[in-house]
Amino acid sequence: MARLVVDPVNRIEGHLRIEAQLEGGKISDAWSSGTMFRGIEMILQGRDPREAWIWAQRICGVCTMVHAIASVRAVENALQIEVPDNAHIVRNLIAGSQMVQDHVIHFYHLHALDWVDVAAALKADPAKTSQIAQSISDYEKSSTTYFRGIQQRVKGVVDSGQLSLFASGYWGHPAYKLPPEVNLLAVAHYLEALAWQKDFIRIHAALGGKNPHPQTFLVGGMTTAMDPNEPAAVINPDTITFLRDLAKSARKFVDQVYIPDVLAIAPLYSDWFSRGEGLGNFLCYGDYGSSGANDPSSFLFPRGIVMNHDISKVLPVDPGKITEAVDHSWYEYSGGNGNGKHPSVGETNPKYTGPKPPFEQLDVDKKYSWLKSPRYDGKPMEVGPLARMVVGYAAGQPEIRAAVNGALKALNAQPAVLFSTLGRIAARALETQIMAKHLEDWVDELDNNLSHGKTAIFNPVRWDPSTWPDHAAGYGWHEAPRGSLGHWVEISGRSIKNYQAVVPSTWNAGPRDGQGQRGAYEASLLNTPVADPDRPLEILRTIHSFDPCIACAVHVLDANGRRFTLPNVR
Ligand code: NFE
Ligand code: MG
Repeated sequence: MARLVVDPVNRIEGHLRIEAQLEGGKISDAWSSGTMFRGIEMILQGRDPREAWIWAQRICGVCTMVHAIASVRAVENALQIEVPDNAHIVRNLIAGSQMVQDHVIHFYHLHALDWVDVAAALKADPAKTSQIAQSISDYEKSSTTYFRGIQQRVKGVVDSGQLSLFASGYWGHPAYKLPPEVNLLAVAHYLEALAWQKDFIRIHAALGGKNPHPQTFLVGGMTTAMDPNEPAAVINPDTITFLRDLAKSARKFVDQVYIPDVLAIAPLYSDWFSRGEGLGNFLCYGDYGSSGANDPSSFLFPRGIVMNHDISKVLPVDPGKITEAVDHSWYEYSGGNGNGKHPSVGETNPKYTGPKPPFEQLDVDKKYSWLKSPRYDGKPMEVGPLARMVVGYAAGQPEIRAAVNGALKALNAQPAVLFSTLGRIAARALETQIMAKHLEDWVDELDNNLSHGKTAIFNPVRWDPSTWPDHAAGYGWHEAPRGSLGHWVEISGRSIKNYQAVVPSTWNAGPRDGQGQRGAYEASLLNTPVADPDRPLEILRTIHSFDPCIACAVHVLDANGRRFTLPNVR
């Protein structure tokens, strides 16, 4: 039977190859492979733990600062440092705005074109698009003239023969189901979102100095000095006004554009509420405490586990039950693979044993990916927006329950539809809406602290390494846009002895483990019909619904920081 190969999967970060076995027009088995070796993990060894975050956030340029947060939290945990409330709030604002921007970019720029046929937008009647737009939202850019202008822009691109950013689509594929007018609406919002996200992420310029990779983190707090009377302070009343305006713009864009678009497009693809289901096991470390907060009881996204789709109970997360296996990954562990290693004693010893190029298929019975296989209590888990919404829903978090119930009502659907490709897309949109609202709340909290002279933002208690114990170990968790992220650090003799990152896309995109259990991507492709094996759009739909980032997922480096020359497996 035919083996389908999609390599590289585009509109993602990093290098991902999917191989799928096709039987009777459906996918009977699938393999997910990270095909590029890169890395950061080992470069951290021997460094000052206070600077780990600067290196760690270079793991990725898409989720950028999430590795900085996980890193400072890991070192703060190891050295037992409490950070001031303002530092929590500023971190929430930086991370929350990252999540909102990242999710908007994912929906419009990385995923929408799997559902939206740009070429078909040319056949639309702009007056009808205008009617549809006004029936689903109050967004002001909704006139016939506006949509006609968008159509002219698209026509100009198509007529030029240089499709540029639209060049590699499967245009005309029979799986595209939207009426031309909805395609035009979505293309218009693709362009709007491109402009909006660029403007919005100036939040990072204000609070982090730059984007990507904000520069204001510190072990013990943040460098963003607060002073109500000092124009030169990073956080002063003018900054608050600026942040508040951007937070409001996020709320408006998400409420008036992103959410209505998802709710309008989803019913036109209702088959996808029962495809792409995946593992049914969900892990959420939880995050975004209210001020004062690494306290899980205050998390906006609750910590917990849901197994086998059973939303009647939420299981606790035991950090001791996390392991990474390398049975099917191009690494070797001292003492053999065993049942995987806990990240506190994790190892990163690369050893490529795959086929030499050119080759047609990976040797999937052996090792076939640069990603490790993270497991919880020996089980593969899905992480990410869907995991957050499922765990939050099952835990009874009121905001999450209201958001999910509202969407299910609008779609006239039952909670079971969450376990699907479209469920992943809807969950991402809903958490963006929740997050956009909280950005404003955090700006208010910061404003309140500022005006009451509560300006502490850095705790220097352990800044001097002579106050450290000879040996310390800790971990830091964060809910990054793509899911649960953990960094583990071991500090010895005042420098880093070992550093391990277990990353969301590694959980989701990792290969099989020693028991042959599939990872989340692999499981999600099973039973998916493929209409045209030469243009496997259906594979992209489900894989993109996870928002892959393989740069994050493979993040290791030669122990001496040298560049590797390894066979190019693409
Ligand atoms: Ni490179 Fe990342 C996020 C992290 S991915 S994008 O979100 O951590 O797995
Ligand atoms: Mg790792």
